[in-house]
Amino acid sequence: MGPVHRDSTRQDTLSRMIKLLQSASTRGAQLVLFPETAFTTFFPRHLISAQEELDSFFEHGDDLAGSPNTKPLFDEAKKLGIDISVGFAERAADGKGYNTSVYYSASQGKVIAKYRKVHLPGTKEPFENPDAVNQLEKRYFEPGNLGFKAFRAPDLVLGAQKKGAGSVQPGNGDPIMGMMICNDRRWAEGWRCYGLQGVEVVLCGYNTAGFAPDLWGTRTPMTQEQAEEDAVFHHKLVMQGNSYMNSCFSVSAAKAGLEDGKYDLIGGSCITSPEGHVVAEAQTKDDEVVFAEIDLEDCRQGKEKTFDFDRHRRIDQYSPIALQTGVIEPELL
Ligand code: CDT
Repeated sequence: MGPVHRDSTRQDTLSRMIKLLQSASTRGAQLVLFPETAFTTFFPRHLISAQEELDSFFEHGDDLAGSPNTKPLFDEAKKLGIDISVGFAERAADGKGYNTSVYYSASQGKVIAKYRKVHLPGTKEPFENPDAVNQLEKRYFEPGNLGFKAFRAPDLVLGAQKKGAGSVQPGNGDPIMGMMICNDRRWAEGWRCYGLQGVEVVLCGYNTAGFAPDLWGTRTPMTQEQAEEDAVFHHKLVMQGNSYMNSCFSVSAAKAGLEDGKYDLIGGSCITSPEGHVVAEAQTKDDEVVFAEIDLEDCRQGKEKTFDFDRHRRIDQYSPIALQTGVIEPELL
């Protein structure tokens, strides 16, 4: 998606999303992924003190497919028979905020899975530098508490593929899906949690600043162009590397371009294969359908050979990963 501005109307943005869905439908899409906080601007870059404005960026309660702000997208998905996954800011019943995405199954006519972003980047308080790009996710959201829970997407696989059962485990062939959100894609831990559930497709929406020296930090100063090039490189690096290491496809969808007239977000939406190749990629930073037809059988060779976890993993050697958060360096000789 191209940018959504602080003063864009929800109706306007929703219409753009429905148009994208219709355009994907003409290409024969069965599943469409929308970005992180797709319905609004990426508001955590702003320090928002007016509660009313802050509330306007959140969806309240648990019924996204029933809320007037979002329902028309789900209705269209059902009509077109397309599954969708979409990111939004969630205000839970207990008042807590989460950066969330859901998976809506058209054949089931309902949301069948929900994920809350685990890795919240940035700071709670804005930087002192008034020109800095802020990322106040720790202010507005709680870290996700639903884990990295894979799920099956029913009735998605075309008949011919379904016969082959697109999974290493004997199953009914319904693909195994996982969701993550933006910064999560940079953390191998989440990918591996999905890999250990046999994931076949990882979906990841994002809003990634092209130039934010206070957030990214680089050893040598970079121009805005170099910084953006690097940010796209790192985005693809993690999508390709982690898809390969977990023998799964991945689909990533950016909100891109100049949001709020000032904040540059990278593009680079892409679909990567279990061998780590980019098979489709955005050409613009505007609303655009990035499309690929994928064969889940391509996940098998990695899962059965190089990355056959059951045969090759050595969990007795990995204990720091789940026991330790920060770095403990070895002592000097
Ligand atoms: N939205 C989001 O998570 N963006 C982050 C920026 C990180 S700034 C340190 C990202 O990882 O792309």
